Amino acid sequence: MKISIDSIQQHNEKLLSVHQRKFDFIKAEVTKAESIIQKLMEFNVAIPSWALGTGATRFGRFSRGGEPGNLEEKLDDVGLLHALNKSSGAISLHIPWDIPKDYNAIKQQAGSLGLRFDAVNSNTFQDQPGQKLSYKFGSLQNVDKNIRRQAIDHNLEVIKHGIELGSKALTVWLSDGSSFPGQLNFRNAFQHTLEGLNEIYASLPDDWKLFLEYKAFEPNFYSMTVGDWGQSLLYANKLGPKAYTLVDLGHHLPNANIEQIVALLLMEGKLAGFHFNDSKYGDDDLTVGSIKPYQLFLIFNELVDGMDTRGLNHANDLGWMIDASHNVKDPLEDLLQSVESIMLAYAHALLLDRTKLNAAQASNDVVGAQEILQNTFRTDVRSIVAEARLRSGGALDPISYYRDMDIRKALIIERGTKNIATGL
Ligand code: AFD
Ligand code: MN
Ligand code: MN
Repeated sequence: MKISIDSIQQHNEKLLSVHQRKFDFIKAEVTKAESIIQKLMEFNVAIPSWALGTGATRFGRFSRGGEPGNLEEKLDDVGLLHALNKSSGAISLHIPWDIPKDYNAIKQQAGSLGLRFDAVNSNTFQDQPGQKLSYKFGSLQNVDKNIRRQAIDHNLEVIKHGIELGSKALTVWLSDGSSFPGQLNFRNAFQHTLEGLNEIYASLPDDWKLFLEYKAFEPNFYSMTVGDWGQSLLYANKLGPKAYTLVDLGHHLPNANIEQIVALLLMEGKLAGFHFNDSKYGDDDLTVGSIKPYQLFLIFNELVDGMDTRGLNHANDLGWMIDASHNVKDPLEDLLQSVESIMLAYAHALLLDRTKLNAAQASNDVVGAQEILQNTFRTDVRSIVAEARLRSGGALDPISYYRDMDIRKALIIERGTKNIATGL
């Protein structure tokens, strides 16, 4: 299923006059519109290969069909998203769920869809068919040296796949931890994990990064061996300059001040990047911006401020990725909504008058600071984001295009209703 440039143009023509009116209005209101558009056009968010199918809870899974059944179809789906929004030009693979059979063919396919390969992800949180030793009691932390060896070797293999594909980072998320007090010696678990990570780190190519993702709980409910940003940073600092802390928005205890975490990690030069999603309670993996869009803006505000302070390139110097699960929505619609939310939050953060905010902070003007933040957040920048998409050749309204063309129906006809995408 391919989307033709002509059909996008036809869609855009229908919406153009309304869009133009809104865009002219905002352009007259804000002086920075053009520079924001340039930045938005450069910005891309990677799509995880495991988020293209229907997600599940432990109670059930309700697929609507047309799911990608192999890596090629997953690439096609990300290609569809990218054709529509021009901001999803990368895919992040999970090994062993997505081992390419033929690197060249898969690279060629990705290239033809305008996609590159983002970070590769290792999986030591499940036992795979035929696997010799079990990760039931952890992987890199395990009390059994042979299990630790197996987990290290798996990560080394993931790096090899990534090198073939042109990835530049390995993301490690460990489900390691303990479910009951007394089960684990915390210090031994830390030291074993550090030892393993050290070996993995040592085999990274020079231009690669290691992203260490933390998570507060689940699947272990008493302790996690990389449980929060402090622990992840501790490992990253011990590992070396190529190791960074990865923030997944859903991996905190409730009400954590994520924007502050981001500010400090950036200050230390240790922020890897993001797994975007939203949550009400825990690792809910809901659509980005669906629950707390203001928090997302506050995070982007710190990101832009921190990246500019360090002279970082917004588009390339950090890893941007969605990590969500779609239980009741069409996964592709959910991803379109998620990318849109990210672009809006980024546009708002670019719009913010930082000189004014700095002045308000310097004079303890608490009310003034809030006014600046909230006036920015309440400015309707949707037509700025749409204009960036239009100029890049995307659709003015990706979701209405997707629905008007009945893309899910076409995918069901093409792939059937029984396909199940690998992933969680
Ligand atoms: C986990 C983590 C991590 C991992 C993914 C697996 O967020 O990113 O790779 O889910 O599907 O909760
Ligand atoms: Mn994640
Ligand atoms: Mn998660």
